[in-house]
Amino acid sequence: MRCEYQPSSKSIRSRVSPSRSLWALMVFALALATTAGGCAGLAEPDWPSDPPPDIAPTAVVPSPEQIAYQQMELIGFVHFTVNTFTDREWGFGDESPGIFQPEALDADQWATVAAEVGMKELILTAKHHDGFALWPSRYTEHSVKSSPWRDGRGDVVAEFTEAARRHGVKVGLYLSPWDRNHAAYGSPEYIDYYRDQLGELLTDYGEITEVWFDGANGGDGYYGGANEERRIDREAYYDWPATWGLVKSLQPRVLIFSDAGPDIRWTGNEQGFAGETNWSTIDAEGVVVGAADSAYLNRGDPAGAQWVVPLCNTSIRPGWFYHAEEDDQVKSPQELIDVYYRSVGRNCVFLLNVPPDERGLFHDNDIAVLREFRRILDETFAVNLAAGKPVMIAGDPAAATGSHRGQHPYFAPSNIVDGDPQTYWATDDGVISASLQVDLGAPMRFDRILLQEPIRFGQRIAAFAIEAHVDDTWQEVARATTIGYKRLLRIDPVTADRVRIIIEDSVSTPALSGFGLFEASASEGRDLPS
Ligand code: FUL
Repeated sequence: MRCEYQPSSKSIRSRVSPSRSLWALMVFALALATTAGGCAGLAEPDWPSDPPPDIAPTAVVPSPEQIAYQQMELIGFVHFTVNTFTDREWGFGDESPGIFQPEALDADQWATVAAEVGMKELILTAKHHDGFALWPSRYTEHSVKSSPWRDGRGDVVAEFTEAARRHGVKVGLYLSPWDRNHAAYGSPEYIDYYRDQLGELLTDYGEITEVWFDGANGGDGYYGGANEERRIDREAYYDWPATWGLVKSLQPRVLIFSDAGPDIRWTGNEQGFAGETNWSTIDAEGVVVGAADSAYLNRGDPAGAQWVVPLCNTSIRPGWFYHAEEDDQVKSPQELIDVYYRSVGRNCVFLLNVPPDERGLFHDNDIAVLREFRRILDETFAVNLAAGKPVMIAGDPAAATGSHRGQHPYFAPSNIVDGDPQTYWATDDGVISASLQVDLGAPMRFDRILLQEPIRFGQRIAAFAIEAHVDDTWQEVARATTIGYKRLLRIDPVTADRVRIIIEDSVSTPALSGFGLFEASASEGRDLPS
């Protein structure tokens, strides 16, 4: 029998992703093994039997569905309707259903491409502002059932939802609140109609992950032939709380997007850029859908009372709908990479629109760009130079007391580079600044930095800097504010053998679950702004 069994605390932690109870079980099992094996007298493990408690959650934390949504990182938008055939961005509402004839519509192609390039969800415009319903709604004739496509028996929403699910892609639906076709738009009767349509979409098409409520509202339109201007009271007309309540009653796990959430919020522009500072919390009560303060939505609010996941949306082309004359204006892969850093890299989910053409297919130019975009991302983030490297509390060891929660391995600094998003490093309560040092072992070149907070406990870090040890000198290479689910920083390439993360300010006990150093793919282009 061998009695020198003394696993290091790190070796236990690196093999499993321990929950607190699992941790206790491991310690108990180790004690049993030691005693039963007759090895009493061996040195006791030098860690306490039970870790101190997890960090206390902040006042506002995300729901499990919101965390899962944030983890999707990249999702797709599919803008498709009569506009695709009229070459317009906003249909007036008088379009004949007869023009809707996508000869080769293949939702499987959309879902195949989405899955291939890493889009975890697709959102279809079931009805845009023109009012044309892409499903055979019982409440209007202005739909696919009046179109020659599939002899009036087609249902784009059904084909879309089935294809997405076949490819493991989640399903979201956009139903425009503004309807320029409907005669009753502007009156209470239209609200009943709108909710009836929501009811169909949320009852007849299986599990829907997201419903998208656009803020564009009111103006001129066909309105059943009235051809006039109609304005609505943005604060009162839709009675959003009641509409959202209906949505949740039909699909309890669904997430609702609007300027004001309640689950996912707009970040205030259609370029897909989140603020350099981006909190996941806002005071949603003060946000009027369709008339929001876009700067507020762009940066969030650390004192906000609701957790509302920031969503960054943009289109792969200048327009949201397909226009042949934009075939040579598809964003380049490098432009999309830039949006990725300004969205996913700033605590946002990136919603990228890819509009099918008149055939009902994604255009080859768009597909080629998407594939290259994915290839560059995969190449850049393939190797984390910090993975598994030693991490310690930086600076004077005496001053570092409290910077490693309870000095317990459950909160070890090395958790940030163990590749496990569940494990995390944290300080003792009351300590809001700290420095960690990652020892790379040898000089390594990098120009991309990744940080992640364990957001199940809330968002905390408000200011931090990164220093690199280059030729025996420490130099600051990056400085930023918030982190949240994910922060990516672009810096000029440096070659360093050690790196410091200096947390300067935090609204509560700081914690990190992930850290990475990468060298950007040569295809990414290094002259982009940070
Ligand atoms: C806007 C709409 O007016 C555009 O047509 C598009 O749907 C975009 C996503 O939202 O508010």
